Amino acid sequence: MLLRTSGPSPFGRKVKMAAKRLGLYERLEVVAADTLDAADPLLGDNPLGKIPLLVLDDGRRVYDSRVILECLDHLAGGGIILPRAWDARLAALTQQALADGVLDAALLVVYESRFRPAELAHQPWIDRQLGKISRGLAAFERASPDPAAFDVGTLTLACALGYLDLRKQIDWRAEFPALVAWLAAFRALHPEYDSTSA
Ligand SMILES: N[C@@H](CCC(=O)N[C@@H](CS)C(=O)NCC(=O)O)C(=O)O
Repeated sequence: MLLRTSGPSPFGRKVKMAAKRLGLYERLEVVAADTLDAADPLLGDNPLGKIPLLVLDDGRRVYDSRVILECLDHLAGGGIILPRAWDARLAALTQQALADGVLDAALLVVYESRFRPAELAHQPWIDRQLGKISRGLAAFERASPDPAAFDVGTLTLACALGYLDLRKQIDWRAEFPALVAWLAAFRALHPEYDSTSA
């Protein structure tokens, strides 16, 4: 299978962490994609031009990261990072949606300074994204998942915190002490986090 992604992509990291956990990483050929290059084969594989993108052995193109995680879980036998039991499954999927939303907002903050000329930056819009990040993390701070669990929810939360450490959109470590402890516990228990840090 072929995975198009880039080193720092937090959504790509979700896929790498999941693949390592599921024993599928060795079956992945990881190919660097450049989302800014119109000639990159990525655009032919995903009309949205977004990474990560997985090409299955039979040629099917799979995106986005949520669907790829479901696909990898299925290939590994199912019910491993996506719990079968409904209550646990709903909780993990909702945690993933919240952590993905934090990541979407965090990316938009980065893109604002990367792609928009400084004189056109619109601070209220940036603040709106920062609010989503803060409220999302506050919700996880109030009700943190079990760091021993490794599922689509917890691995995505870990990726979101890692991305905020990398790009520093907010000083989350000062604001959310329970999440600092949560990530330390998650890292200690799950080597997939540190082994996918770049
Ligand atoms: N919902 C998507 C989000 C993927 C995403 O936003 N990827 C970023 C890089 S981390 C990207 O491709 N950005 C380029 C663009 O938006 O054109 C997923 O879960 O895979």
